[in-house]
Amino acid sequence: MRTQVLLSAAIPLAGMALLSACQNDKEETRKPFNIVYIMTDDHTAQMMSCYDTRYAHTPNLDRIARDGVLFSNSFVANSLSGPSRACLVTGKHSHKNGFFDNTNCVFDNTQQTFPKLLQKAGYQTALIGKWHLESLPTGFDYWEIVPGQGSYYNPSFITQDNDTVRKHGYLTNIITDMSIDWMENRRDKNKPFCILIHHKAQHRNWMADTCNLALYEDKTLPIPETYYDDYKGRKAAAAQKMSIIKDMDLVYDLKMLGADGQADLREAYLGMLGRMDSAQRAAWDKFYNPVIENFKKQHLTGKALAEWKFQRYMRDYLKTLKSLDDNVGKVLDYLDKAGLSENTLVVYTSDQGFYMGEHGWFDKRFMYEESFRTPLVMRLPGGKKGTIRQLVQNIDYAPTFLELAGAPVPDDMQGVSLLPLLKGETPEDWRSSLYYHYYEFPAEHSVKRHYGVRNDRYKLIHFYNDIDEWELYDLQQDPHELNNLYGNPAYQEVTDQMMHELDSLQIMYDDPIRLKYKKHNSLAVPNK
Ligand code: SGN
Ligand code: CA
Repeated sequence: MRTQVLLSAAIPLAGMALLSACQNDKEETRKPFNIVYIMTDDHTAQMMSCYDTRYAHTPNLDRIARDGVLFSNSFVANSLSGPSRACLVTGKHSHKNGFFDNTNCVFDNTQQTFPKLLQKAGYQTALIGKWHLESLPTGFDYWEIVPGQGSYYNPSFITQDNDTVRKHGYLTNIITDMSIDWMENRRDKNKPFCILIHHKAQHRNWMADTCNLALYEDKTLPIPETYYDDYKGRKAAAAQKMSIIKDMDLVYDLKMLGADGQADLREAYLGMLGRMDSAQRAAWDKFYNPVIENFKKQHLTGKALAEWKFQRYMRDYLKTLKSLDDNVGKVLDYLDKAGLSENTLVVYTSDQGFYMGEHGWFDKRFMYEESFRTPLVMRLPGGKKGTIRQLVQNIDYAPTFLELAGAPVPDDMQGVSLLPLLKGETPEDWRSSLYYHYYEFPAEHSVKRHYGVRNDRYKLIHFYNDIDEWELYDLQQDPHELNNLYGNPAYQEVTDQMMHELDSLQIMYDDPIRLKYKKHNSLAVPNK
C-alpha cells in the first residue's frame, strides 16, 4: 500500500491542497517534502529528448518529465553560470544579488538565500559539485564543491574545512555517488532535506568518460538551418567570438592533438590529459589516435572542415551527456529504492541553455532563444503531469522550494512560486513577460551587454555599453531570430508596447540600468 505523504504538521501546511488526491485522515502520518535539485551546466533543451528528438536520447531525464511536468517556456535571467547560480539561491535578478558576471564578482555569502531559509524551516541542506560563486557556500549543513569549473577526470574538491582533496574517477559519477552517499549515510534522517546536485557536465570541453568514447561515431547529426548565419541586421551577433567555424579550438575543444590550435588552450588541454591515470590515458589515446590520424589525412578546409567540426562537437557533447543521463537515472533509482520518491520533489534543470550550432555557435550568453531558454522538468508526487506552458524563470525556484517547505517567501524575492502550476492550477494573473539582463563584456566570447523583454510572441533586446543597438523579433514568424524588425514601420506599435513592457519590468525589478537608457514611460507595473 502506498504510504500517504503529506506536509508535516510541524511545518506550515502551504502545499496541502496539492495532494488532495491521496489524502487520508491521518495527519500525523504526513511527511514533509524533500527536494532533490539536479542542475547541470550548459545542457540545453535541444539535447534532451523530451524536448527535441533530433539529436539526443535521454531516457532518465525524460523519466522525470514523464512522471511529472515539462516546462516548455523555461528561461534564465542572465545566461551564464555564476549569475544563474546566484539567481537560483537568492530568487533575485543579478542587479539585486550582486553577482553580475563570472569575471568580476564574488557572491556576498552573508545575504539571504533559500537554503538558509530552508534550514530555518527545519531542513537539512547539502550542496555537491559546481558552485562557481567565488565565496564559500553558506546555508548548507554539508557541502563539497569543485574549484571553479572543476575537472572531468580525477577532480579536486574543496571540502567544508576549506581543504582541497583529489578524487579518482569521472566527475559526473563522483558527484552522483557523493550525493547518494549523503542522502543514504550522512544526513539526519529525522529531518526533511534539500540537496543541490550540481554537475560540471555538459560544460566545455565535453570530455566523455572512457566507457562512452566509442559511442555515436556512426551518427551524422543534422546541421541546424542557421549554421551559416550571416548576422545581417544584428551587429552584436556579428561581433561575438563563439563561432564553431572560427573560434572552436581543434585541440582543446575537439581533441585533435597535433593540429593547429591556440597555444593557451593547448596547454589547458595537456593539463587535463595530465590529470588522467595511465589506464584512463590509454583508453583516451586508443580512441582518439585513429580519429586524429584520419583527420590529418583528410586535409579538410572550408565547408568540409566547418561540418566536420560540427559533427565532432555534437558527438563529444552526446557522449558526455550519456554519463549525465545514466547518473540522473542512478539518483532516481536510489530515491525509489530508499522509499524517498513518494515525498520528494525532483527537479532537473541547467544553469542556462546552449547553442548547438544554431547561428554557427557554441556557448551561450545571448538572449536569443537557445541560450535564454533552459531545460526544466519537475516531478512532484501527487502533482500535475504534463506540460506547463507559462513563462517561468530561474528566479522562481527559490520561492517554489520555500512554499513547498511551508516556509514564508520573503517579499524581496523577485521570483514567483511555481507551486500553483505544479498543482495543476492556471493562475489568471500569471506573468505575461520576462526580463533578462546580461553583463559579462568585455570578456571571453565577446557577447555585448544587453537587456530585454520577451512575451509569448515578441522579444525586444537592447545591446548597450560600447554599442547602442535595438532588436525586435516576432518569434511566431521568425523562430530563429534572423529578421530584426526594429525600425520597421509596420512594427511600430509592437515596438512601443514592448518598450513599455520593458520599462515596466525595469521599474518592478528596480534595475538601475533603466535610468541610463530609458526610452518610454511605463504604462503600468505588471504582475511579478
Ligand atoms: C570558461 C569557458 C568558456 C565559457 C565560460 C563560462 N572557456 O571560461 O567557453 O563561456 O567558462 O561558462 S574554457 O576555455 O575555460 O573552457 S559558464 O557556464 O561557467 O558560465
Ligand atoms: Ca554554464
